[in-house]
Amino acid sequence: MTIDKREINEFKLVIAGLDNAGKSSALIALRKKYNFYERVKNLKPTIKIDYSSFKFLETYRINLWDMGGQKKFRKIYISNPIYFTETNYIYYLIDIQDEIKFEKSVKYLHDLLNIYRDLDYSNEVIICFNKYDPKFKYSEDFFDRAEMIKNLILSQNKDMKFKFFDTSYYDISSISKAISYSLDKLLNLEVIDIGLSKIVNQFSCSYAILYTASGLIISDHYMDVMDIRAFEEKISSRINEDLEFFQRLKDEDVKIDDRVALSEDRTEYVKRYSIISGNIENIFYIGISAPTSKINEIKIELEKFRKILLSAFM
Ligand SMILES: Nc1nc2c(ncn2[C@@H]2O[C@H](COP(=O)(O)OP(=O)(O)OP(=O)(O)O)[C@@H](O)[C@H]2O)c(=O)[nH]1
Ligand SMILES: [Mg+2]
Repeated sequence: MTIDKREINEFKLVIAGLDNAGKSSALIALRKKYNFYERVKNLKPTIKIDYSSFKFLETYRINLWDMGGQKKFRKIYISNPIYFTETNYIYYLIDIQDEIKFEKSVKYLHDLLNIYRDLDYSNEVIICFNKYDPKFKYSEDFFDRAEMIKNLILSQNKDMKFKFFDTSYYDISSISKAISYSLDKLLNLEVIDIGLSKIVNQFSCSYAILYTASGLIISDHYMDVMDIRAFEEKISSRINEDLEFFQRLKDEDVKIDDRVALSEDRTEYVKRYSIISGNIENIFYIGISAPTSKINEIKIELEKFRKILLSAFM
């Protein structure tokens, strides 16, 4: 009997960093728990390790290891490399607001990476400058801090690959973007990324975003730089609205798979895809904003996009 490999696809993401770096908050934000600010406010330091896992689409399970960062726990991990075996991606969060702890944080990272060296970890190490709240986005001071830490990490760990993100729980999308980065790699979603970027360029879309039914962004492209606030206002709220819209259609058993909204010379268009592989159905959405004159051509192109989704998820 053959076992469908996809049915048992599990991945392990380790989330580490000093205490108070915001690891648990980020994970809660990621799960987009309703009213998560309230929950985060009452969050207690993590005792040792908090395991959680979520299903990504119908065929993958992502296991998150939230490694409580207090000193007593750090000591335990450092002397027990077993915790880190079979890690697909390590995320390391640094509290960018807490200058006093930078040195300690870079040192702990170095200790962890020594474990990963022994384990022959070869993926990128993902560093999140966390608590990089929207109000600091244009702060030169914060920019310099991040550059300084980045250079320090790179010079100390020349043998490893890194990817850096600025994240904040005031911008959920910044966290989901950082997580999507590893998921894209693990699930081979590059073909999707290329397809979407082509559409943006070919039709002068202001943006195109592919996301799942739980609002996790799989791929996104923008014509112009989109700042965090604009992103929150335009994209996040639109994703929520569109998901609600399609949920209502589903509840009322209406079979419509796209939605058009006109605003002056631009059209906002979203298309729902149902991709069935075996007896598993995955739902995707592509939302775009494009010149109204191009919308018919785009519809044709998005219909072809189904093939790309099929090739990635069958
Ligand atoms: N301004 C700001 N505060 C944050 C952010 N993320 C977390 N915090 C705050 O930072 C504090 C610590 O957050 P936690 O998520 O508990 O930190 P942790 O890294 O899990 O800590 P340990 O479990 O002890 O390792 C909380 O008071 C959060 O409200 C952020 O993006 N911006
Ligand atoms: Mg915690």
